[in-house]
Amino acid sequence: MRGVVSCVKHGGSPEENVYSVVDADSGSCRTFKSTIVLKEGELAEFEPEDGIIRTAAISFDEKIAKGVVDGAGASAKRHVKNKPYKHGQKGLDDATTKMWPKLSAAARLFIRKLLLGVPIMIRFHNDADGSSGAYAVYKALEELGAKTGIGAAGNISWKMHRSVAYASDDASGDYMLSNGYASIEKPLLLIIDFGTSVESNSGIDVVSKRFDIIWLDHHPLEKGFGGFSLEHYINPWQYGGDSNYTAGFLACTFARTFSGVDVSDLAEASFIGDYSEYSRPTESGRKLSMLLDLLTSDTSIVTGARDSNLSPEGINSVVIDGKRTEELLDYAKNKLDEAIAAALRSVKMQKAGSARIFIVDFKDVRDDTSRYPLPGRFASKLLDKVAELNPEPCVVVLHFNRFVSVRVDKKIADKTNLLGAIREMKDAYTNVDSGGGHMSAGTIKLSNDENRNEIIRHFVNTMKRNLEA
Ligand SMILES: [Mn+2]
Repeated sequence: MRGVVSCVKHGGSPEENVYSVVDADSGSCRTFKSTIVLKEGELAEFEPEDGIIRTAAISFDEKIAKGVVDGAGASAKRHVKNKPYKHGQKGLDDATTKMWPKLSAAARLFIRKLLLGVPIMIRFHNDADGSSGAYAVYKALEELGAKTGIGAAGNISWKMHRSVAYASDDASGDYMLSNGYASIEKPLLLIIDFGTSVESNSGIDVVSKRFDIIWLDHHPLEKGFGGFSLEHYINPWQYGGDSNYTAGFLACTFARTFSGVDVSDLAEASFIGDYSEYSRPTESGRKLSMLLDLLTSDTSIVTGARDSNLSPEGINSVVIDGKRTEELLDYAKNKLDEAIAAALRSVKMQKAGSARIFIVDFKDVRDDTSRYPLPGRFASKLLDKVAELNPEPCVVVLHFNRFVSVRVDKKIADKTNLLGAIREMKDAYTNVDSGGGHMSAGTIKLSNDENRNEIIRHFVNTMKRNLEA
C-alpha cells in the first residue's frame, strides 16, 4: 500500500524513528518503523499488516500529498457537529451558541492534526477546572478513537501546568519538544485555563510561528495580553459570558463539538472547583472536583513522585478505581479539616468598612511534607469557612513565601477592586512580577522577598481603602 509520511518522530538513531503514514486511499493514519530513512511529505510503500516499512518507493508527489491533507480536512469537517451543544442554563447556552463557530473551527483544526498524526501538545492548568477540561478532551479522544480509529497514531503529549502564565521557559520546552518531530503541518498547541496576564506574551512570541494554537480560557480580558491575536483564542468574555463559564466547561464544550461522550460530571467538577454561579452540585460532581483538586495538588499520589507531570491517563487510572477514590477522598477531607482548623487558630482579622479582611500565613497552616492543600485553593476554602462564621462579607489574604493569594466574597468584588489593587502593587514595586486572576480571586508573585511584609501591608491597605470608600 501507499501512503504519505505525515510525521517523523525522531528516535535516538534513524532505526528508532517512528513514522506516521497516512494511507493515500483510505486516509487512515498509522505508525511504522522503517529500515530506510524517510522524510515528511514523502511517499512510502508499506505492508498493511506489518509495523515496519522495508521497501519504499521514495518519491515526492505533490498531488498525492495535497490529496492527503485535503482529505484530512474534509474528514475533520464531517466529524465536527454543526449544532451548538445545549447545557440547559441560559447564560451558558447563549455564550456557547455565539462561540460555536469558533469552537467548531478550532475542533476542525484539532481533528485534522489528529488525522495527520501531527504532534499535539496539550497544556492544562493544575486545578479542578483545568484538569477537568483536559480530562474531558481525553475522554472525547478515547471515544473518537474507539469508534473510528482516529488518533491511534496520534503524537499527543499532555502537560500539567503549575502557573497561570505561559512563560518563555514553558514555551522553550514546547519548542524543544516539537524539535523531536518533523511533520507536514505545524504541530498544534492546546492551552486550557491559563490566565490573560501579559507575562504570557514572551511565551506566546516563542511559539506562535512554530505552532498552530488553540487557547481555551475564561479569565477577564486583560489589556495588552498577546493571546487575543491568536486565530483560535476562545474566551466566553468575548461572547457575552464571563468567568463563571469555566475553562473546564469550555473544554467540555470543545470536546462535545466532535464527540458525544458524557462529560457532565467533569463540567460540574469545573463549576465547583472555580466557584461558578452555574454550579448545580451533584454528589458525583462534588467528589470528582475534590479528587481532581487532590491529584493535581499532590501528583505523588498517582505517579509516586512529587512535582511530576500528571496526565489525564493518570487521573483516569484513579477515577475508575472506586475503592481508591473513596480512600483518597477521605484523606483529602481530613487534610483539609486539619488545615482549616490551623488557619482559624492563627488568622489575623482587620475591619474594612462593613467587610472583614482575614490575613493568614500559610506556614502556620500546612507543613512542608505534603502538597495538599495548595495555598491558592486553600484560600478559597478558607473564604468559605470564614464566610460561614461571619455575617460580614469577607476577604482572605493568604501569604506563602513569595506568593500572596487573595479571595474576595463575590458580593464585594467590585468594591474591593482586587485586580486594580494588584496592578497598583505592580506599579509600586519592581519585585512584584506577576499577578492577576479574576475579580474575586487573584495572586501576587514576588521575585524576591526583601520587602514582602511591606507589600502585603500596602496591598491590604489598598483593598481596605477601596472597601471603605
Ligand atoms: Mn479556571
